Amino acid sequence: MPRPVATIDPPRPEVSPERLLAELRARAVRLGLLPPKVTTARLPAEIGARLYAFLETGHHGAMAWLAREPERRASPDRLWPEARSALVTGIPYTPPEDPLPGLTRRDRGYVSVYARNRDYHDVLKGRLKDLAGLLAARAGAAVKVFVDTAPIMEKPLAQRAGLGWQGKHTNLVSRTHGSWLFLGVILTTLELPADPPETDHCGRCRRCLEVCPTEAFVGPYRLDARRCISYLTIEHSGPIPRELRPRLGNRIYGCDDCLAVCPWNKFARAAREIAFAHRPELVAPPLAELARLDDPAFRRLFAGSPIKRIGRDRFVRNVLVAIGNSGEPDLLPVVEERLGDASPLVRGAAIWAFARLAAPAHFAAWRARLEPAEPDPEVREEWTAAPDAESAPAS
Ligand code: B12
Ligand code: SF4
Ligand code: SF4
Repeated sequence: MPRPVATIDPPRPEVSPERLLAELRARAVRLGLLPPKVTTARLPAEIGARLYAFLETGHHGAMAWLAREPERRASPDRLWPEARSALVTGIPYTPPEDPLPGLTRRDRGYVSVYARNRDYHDVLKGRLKDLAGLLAARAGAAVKVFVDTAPIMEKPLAQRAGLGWQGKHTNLVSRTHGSWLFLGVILTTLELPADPPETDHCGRCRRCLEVCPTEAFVGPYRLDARRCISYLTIEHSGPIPRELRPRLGNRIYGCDDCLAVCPWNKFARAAREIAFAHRPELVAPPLAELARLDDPAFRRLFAGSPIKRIGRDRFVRNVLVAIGNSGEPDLLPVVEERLGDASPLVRGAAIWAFARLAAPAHFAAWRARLEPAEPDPEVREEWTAAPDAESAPAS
């Protein structure tokens, strides 16, 4: 069964839809949300067909949960047959300045803008419940609240409700908030008047497609998630594919490139939401410090942050790939410390970084010492493959 964040059952009906929507929009604004827009709880068959095509080509990679019950994900009324309307809202998280210059700081990590403070799921969830509570109380309708918690296609719903359009980078772009927007959905049994859908304003622009460092777009509006740095650094649990490692640069959690270059961002004002104000220690954090995090220190640093979800080992794996790309021999001591890490995932990434930074003789000496005692076949494979890696770090 899908698990909505909250289910609230109806008490008493007594208000016109127009009046109710005006009240809901006013409350949303007080909560720091965009005024919700409305669409039917049914998505057209072509959206489902595109989802099936995405899954059939394997573009979802190891996100098996995306492939589970795709027919229910294809339209909200398959998930909840009584649902009649969807209210779609969002919170802008526009950074105060262009974040991309942070990609050039070789001894520092780049944390994607969305993860520089609180987890948006937690921030949105409470406010959506508040809004849904008002709807249930005033209209006597049943409601369910969703923020990535159930098989719902939030972007196509948002486009149909008129909040923005799905840009060629596949995310929702708003004429007023650009690409920096989180989405949240309330489904209800109440029939509400639908807003007009938004149309595509990408025109001939291809900036997002061209900037992608891993060439993850197979075409406009079509992403192969397996190549996306957001997937590789967050969702992917094993070693990052060798051929893509140099392309990660210093991105250690998520990626913003395709969002940041969107020309529609110029109409967006910096986010006022305090929960998304950047924590200074997460803007350009020193890679050496991050590579030394043990589990308790990782949990302390990332309490309340979405980064906590991926766990210390996966995070330090990402940091070591960034160190391998740094071209900074000063970082060699910290890599050497991780060659003996308890986690095979971390040891494997450390070997790759070591091969990229160490002189051949230095590398050979450590390999002779550590490889024969290595119990994990995947890590042994890293020792074998490492000398063949490109010797020049990515610029
Ligand atoms: C799975 C997922 C991912 C995966 C896959 C992303 C993807 N594009 O599918 C990964 C891990 C890569 C990811 C990354 C990111 N994600 Co994400 N992700 C999701 C999630 C959970 C599901 C998305 C989904 O259903 N994908 C399946 C594909 C098939 O659906 P789709 O993307 O809508 O694909 C459509 C297009 O391909 C289109 N299409 C295909 N062919 C054609 C042809 C034409 C002509 C047209 C017009 C359209 C078209 O049709 C498909 C169906 O509509 C949603 C939350 C949710 N429940 O919706 C968040 C969500 C999309 N993610 C979000 C964010 C913020 C991100 C990142 C920016 C995070 C970061 N900084 O690292 C990146 C952006 C990467 C990118 N370019 O997409 C936000 C986006 C907000 C917005 N403004 O749209 C969402 C909505 C979460 C939220 N509640 O706010 N994410
Ligand atoms: S988030 Fe980064 S890697 Fe993923 S599609 Fe966008 S530019 Fe490419
Ligand atoms: S960068 Fe250009 S093509 Fe990409 S979403 Fe923005 S307007 Fe559309």
